[in-house]
Amino acid sequence: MPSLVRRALLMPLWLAQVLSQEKFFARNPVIGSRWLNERGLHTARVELAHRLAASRRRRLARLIDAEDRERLDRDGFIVKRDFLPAALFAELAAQIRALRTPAREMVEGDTVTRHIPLDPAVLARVPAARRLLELPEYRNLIGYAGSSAAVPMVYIQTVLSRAVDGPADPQRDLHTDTFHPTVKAWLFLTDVTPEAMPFVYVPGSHRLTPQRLEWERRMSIRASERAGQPETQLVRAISRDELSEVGLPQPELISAPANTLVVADTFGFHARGASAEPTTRVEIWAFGRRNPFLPWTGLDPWSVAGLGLRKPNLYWKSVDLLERFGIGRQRWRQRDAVSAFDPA
Ligand SMILES: O=C(O)CCC(=O)C(=O)O
Ligand SMILES: [Fe+2]
Repeated sequence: MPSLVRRALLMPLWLAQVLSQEKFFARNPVIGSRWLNERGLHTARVELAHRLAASRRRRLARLIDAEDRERLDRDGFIVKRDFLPAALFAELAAQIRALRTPAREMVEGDTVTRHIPLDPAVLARVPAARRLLELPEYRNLIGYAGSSAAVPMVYIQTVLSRAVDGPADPQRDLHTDTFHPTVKAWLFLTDVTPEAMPFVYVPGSHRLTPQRLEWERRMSIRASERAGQPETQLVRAISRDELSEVGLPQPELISAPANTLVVADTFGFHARGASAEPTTRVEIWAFGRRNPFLPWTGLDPWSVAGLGLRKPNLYWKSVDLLERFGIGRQRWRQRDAVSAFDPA
């Protein structure tokens, strides 16, 4: 199709995406327009999304402990040791160790990430995970940090560092995930030591200060210059020197024994820590992201009839289909019958 016709046909979609969670500059010539970003398009999206997130959070605030709320507001993350009652955690770990099931794997640099979604079939075999998902404290911490009551996607995640030949894992660079408050949560099933892939977070970097907004503006212009090229995580990376220019402290390493829950707003700068040796980290990993311009906290169509539990598989299948038609690339490759604890 001549590119002018293609552009005219896609323009309504590109415009609509301005008020969505679309974050890629390279994939949308409106969001990735240097001219528009110099005139404040990106920063306007950042500011509006943050304003709406703050008002949604105010409504979710009563659902969590005052102390937890203060921590999340201050640091952008929270660490809860011994999160599950010991007996429930032991059951969860044993059920996951006994589980062999189809999974998906993705290679990034020298690191392999394996995902086993907590879908109805897996939950039938890992009933302790269903009890975790139903825990109000788990749901509400994730909801507050992500400023949304929508159901997150939850997986058994295995991260195998230095498992294949390749450049360094790009997740090791400090970065922000997107332009608005968003949540990821890790319930460690293995012990995480400071030398073996700790979670790294810059305390307080989830706040939208004037310096951060200025960083966002510069980043968006830099990223727009690269529009058309494949976009990587690196677009949203920040160097340690830049951190102090933006008025932020140096990052903190978060290591903790199994059964620790970490919940973080990954608009804040974070990374995966280095590992001295090849390491396997296994965790229950939740990821919540939704259109940040919605004024309400609930009204989530995925919450109906457990539909949200099927979201990861539906997502993968739709990308498989796009790849079959030659309009996408599936990074998540199918594996039959693996355990979360298997090597790469
Ligand atoms: O695995 C980690 O510790 C962090 C990786 C990361 O940056 C992310 O999941 O957004
Ligand atoms: Fe990240």
